[in-house]
Amino acid sequence: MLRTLASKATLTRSARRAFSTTARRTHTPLSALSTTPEFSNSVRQGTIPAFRLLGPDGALTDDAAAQSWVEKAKEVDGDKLKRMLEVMTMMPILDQILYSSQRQGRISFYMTAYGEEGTVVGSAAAWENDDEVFAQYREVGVLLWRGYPLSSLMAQVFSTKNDAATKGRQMPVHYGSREHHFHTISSPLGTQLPQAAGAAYALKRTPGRENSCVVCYAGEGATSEGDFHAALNMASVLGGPLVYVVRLLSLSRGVQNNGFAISTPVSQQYAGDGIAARGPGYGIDTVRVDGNDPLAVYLACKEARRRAVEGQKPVLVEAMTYRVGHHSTSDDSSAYRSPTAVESVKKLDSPLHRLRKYLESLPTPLWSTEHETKVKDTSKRAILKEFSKAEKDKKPPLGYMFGDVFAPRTGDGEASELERPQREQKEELKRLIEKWGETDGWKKELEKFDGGRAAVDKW
Ligand SMILES: Cc1ncc(C[n+]2csc(CCOP(=O)(O)OP(=O)(O)O)c2C)c(N)n1
Repeated sequence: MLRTLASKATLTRSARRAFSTTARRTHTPLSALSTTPEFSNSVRQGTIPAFRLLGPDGALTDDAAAQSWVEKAKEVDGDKLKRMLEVMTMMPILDQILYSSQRQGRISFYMTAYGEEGTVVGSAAAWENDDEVFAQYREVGVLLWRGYPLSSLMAQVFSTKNDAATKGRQMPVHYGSREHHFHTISSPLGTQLPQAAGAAYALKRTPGRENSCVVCYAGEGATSEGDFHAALNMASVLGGPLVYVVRLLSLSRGVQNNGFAISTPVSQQYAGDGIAARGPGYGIDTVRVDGNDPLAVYLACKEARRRAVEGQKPVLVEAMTYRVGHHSTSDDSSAYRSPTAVESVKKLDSPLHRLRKYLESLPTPLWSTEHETKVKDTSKRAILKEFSKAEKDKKPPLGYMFGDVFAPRTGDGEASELERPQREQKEELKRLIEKWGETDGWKKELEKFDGGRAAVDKW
């Protein structure tokens, strides 16, 4: 089919070349013959082991078979490791402040990354800064790793006029930053997966981006969407540098599966060997890693990226971690899992604890209690400063809520003409403002928007 497509006169020369290369490269491998019917099953054949270097106490493994990876771990730059733990230390402080502010009614919604800091930051540290990231929503640590300003983060969460990515029109935590190569998060689960496959195919065909990679994050719940399968098939057939990181909510000791997509346990989502078992089925190099071991996550992702870029193909990383917080501010996880069990995971298996212990144990220690106190104080002060500022900032001009839905017809963006549904909605709002605008409630509310009621025409 690809050859037929490639012969279409409408395709450009480079597209024809890319299609025909793909068609040549992909083929069904020849099968060995068997005189008995062999039934395969990923669970029965033995589960995929999880790569781990740091134990729960932060000690490097002494397993002789792991020595080459232990050597690699020892070669990781100390400044990088220290910065990883600094960002991981900042994340729960940010989460705690924003989570409570939602409870106080100061923001509308929030999602924490408690317990998953090792997976998020360990992987973030393995990417290049211009790798294109398609995240789900729990990966703010990737942005923090890339130096995304806290002022922009707060502008998004508080929907202020300074929210450059979503202009105040998205729920909190739907970050995006062109400068940081972080594609804006969208709520419908799984949509990022085929988008990432398309982006990887585009990267493959973009001169000058030969060494870049696409990175796509998803929770295991999102992989229950059909989009996951479409994306993996597309990526494996079309190629392009791409690393899928699936956060599998599971106790990282690998003894039990205790993960949830909100309240749906993994037992109701798949019967195979996690998500990792699906990768080989699509011909994709796949690795399972202990997501609470930031060092193993870093090394596994670095290797995954190397394979993806050198082979111009997708690679799948499954990180086994555990969400110790509630799903979001709209959730109370005690309704479907025992708070005692969660507390015990927190105590027994913290990614922060593991990396801290490891850094403290190095011949030249890279971490100390004094440094941790300093990082916590500085982070908290910086977060609170931007929090207070954003809370007082105006919301975007009222008219902004109607724009950017359809492509501008006039081509000059800001001043473009609105399409009929927006024009009608705007007229309706104007009518309501005319009717109620001077009442106490409406007046107070309208003053929160940049330019007040007059800015309804600003678009
Ligand atoms: C298509 C779609 N269905 C349902 C939802 C509601 N929803 C939001 S998050 C979520 C759970 C996702 O779980 P997972 O992918 O494992 O990520 P986690 O929240 O555990 O990090 C669900 C069901 C949605 N946003 N989109």
